[in-house]
Amino acid sequence: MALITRYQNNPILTKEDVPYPVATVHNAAVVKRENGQYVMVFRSHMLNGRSLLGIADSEDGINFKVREKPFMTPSDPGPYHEFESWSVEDPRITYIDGEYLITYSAYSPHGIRIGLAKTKDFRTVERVSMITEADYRNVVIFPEKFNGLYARLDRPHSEISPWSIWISYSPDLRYWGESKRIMDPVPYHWDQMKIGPGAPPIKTTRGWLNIYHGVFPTMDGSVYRLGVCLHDLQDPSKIIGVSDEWILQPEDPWEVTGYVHNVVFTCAAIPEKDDLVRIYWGGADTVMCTGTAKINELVNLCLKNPRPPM
Ligand code: BMA
Repeated sequence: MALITRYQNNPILTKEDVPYPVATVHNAAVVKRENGQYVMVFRSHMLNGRSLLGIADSEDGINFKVREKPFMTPSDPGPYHEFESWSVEDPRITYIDGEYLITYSAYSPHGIRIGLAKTKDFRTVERVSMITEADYRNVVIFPEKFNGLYARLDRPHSEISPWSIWISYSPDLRYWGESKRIMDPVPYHWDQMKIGPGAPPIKTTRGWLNIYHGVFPTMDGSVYRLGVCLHDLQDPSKIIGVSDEWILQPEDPWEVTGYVHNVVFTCAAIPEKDDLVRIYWGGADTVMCTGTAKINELVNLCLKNPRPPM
């Protein structure tokens, strides 16, 4: 039995739904607001190959209507324009202290850095800071503080160490430190080439559920899949279980073929009623898809027959 039930009418959003010219719609952050409405901030390639962030609204988390104008673009003026002048990509959103924090990959001649922006209403957005130097991707912020500090997971690039998941802390969201490597890819395993945080972690009674991506190199290019691990509730640097098996791999035609073949890539998962989590993923860097899983089954998978995190 598949752990994730794909929505029968995937893909849920494509470039045809966007009222301005784009080549793709993928790797979206999604939040469910207190009023029950869903907001999606998605990545689209423009026709010059660089990316912007568009925005869409939904009553049910499945049928989204894209707004007339993009939400964030590489040409937006602002204090950090220099660092995002090529592209803004792969947003993640965390709600904490009454605000939505948006982390995104910022591309420029300086490399790939992570920007932090915030909004209260998804109408206006304020750039707060660049929160990494080059080269990092995949920053997800926990929706709670630990001993008064914000915590985030990320994935630095390195020539020396594996492309692993790290944790860092901050008193103010601007200055980050106490960084520690906490989970490695495994040689000759589905995630052997690199791993990276996916959706912002979800609190469960048994730990923080982290849905991450892993990459395997093949003669036909890389394959992006999703996996799960569980972090200790009090000390998120401690990983208490990592599933040995992936939970989702490219299978539908729009996941296997597209702008980049063989990719499922998540930036969002929303806990819903009845122990369900709704997971969103980009298919082949081209379209948005969704599906649901039972939170308890994902947690069990992390704890049953786990592999060591390092
Ligand atoms: C990663 C990022 C993602 C993308 C994936 C597959 O390095 O660029 O945005 O989905 O590659 O192309």
